[in-house]
Amino acid sequence: MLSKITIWGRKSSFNVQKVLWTLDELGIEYEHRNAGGSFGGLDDPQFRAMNPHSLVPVILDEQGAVWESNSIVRYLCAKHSPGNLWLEEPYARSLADRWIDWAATTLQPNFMQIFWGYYRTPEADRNFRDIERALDNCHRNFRALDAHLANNEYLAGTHFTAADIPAGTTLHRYFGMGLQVEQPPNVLAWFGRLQDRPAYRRNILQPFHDLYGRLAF
Ligand SMILES: N[C@@H](CCC(=O)N[C@@H](CS)C(=O)NCC(=O)O)C(=O)O
Repeated sequence: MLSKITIWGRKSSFNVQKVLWTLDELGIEYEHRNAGGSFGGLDDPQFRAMNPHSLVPVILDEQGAVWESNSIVRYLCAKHSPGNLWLEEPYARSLADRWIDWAATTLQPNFMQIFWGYYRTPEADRNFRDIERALDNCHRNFRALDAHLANNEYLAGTHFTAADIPAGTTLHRYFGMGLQVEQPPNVLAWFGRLQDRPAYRRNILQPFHDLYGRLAF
């Protein structure tokens, strides 16, 4: 029997963590089902019927299934927190949307290249030229974010919204990988504000050293 919302996805997945953080921010009761990686299950016909791409995270509520982590974050916030985590006035919403899209198309791919290319790849197999390039890109991305945060407490303005979730999820692993990365002060202050949130601590500030040098999930 399904509870009100069910989420599928192994908790070591960055994209699953975004959704778990969101559910907790919204105070939504959910059932978590491990899937993906060593848990498998993504090619089961029932799972494929929910997400034709066979990837986690996926959620299912009384209306149906939703896949793509940032779409899930948007959907949950729009449905359960209109006017707060989800900004409704179109321009205000665009202030949030741009950071969610930027995280998906720019920051996360650059960060992932480092996380996989450096942290998860066994030392002997690392391609340092690719890692350096991705690190330069991340530094540029975080400098731009830092400039924005010089005048804004949160990404869409004065309070925490859905906009903070996708980019905010990168910070713990990015600054905790053991690489010499730039330490932009406004980004670190924002990271500190996120760490004050119990839902962030519970879902994002999780140890990840067991993933070091290991390409398998
Ligand atoms: N763009 C998708 C990416 C989903 C994705 O790549 N999921 C990974 C985990 S982060 C996955 O399902 N990998 C296969 C597995 O874990 O077995 C999203 O944001 O939801």
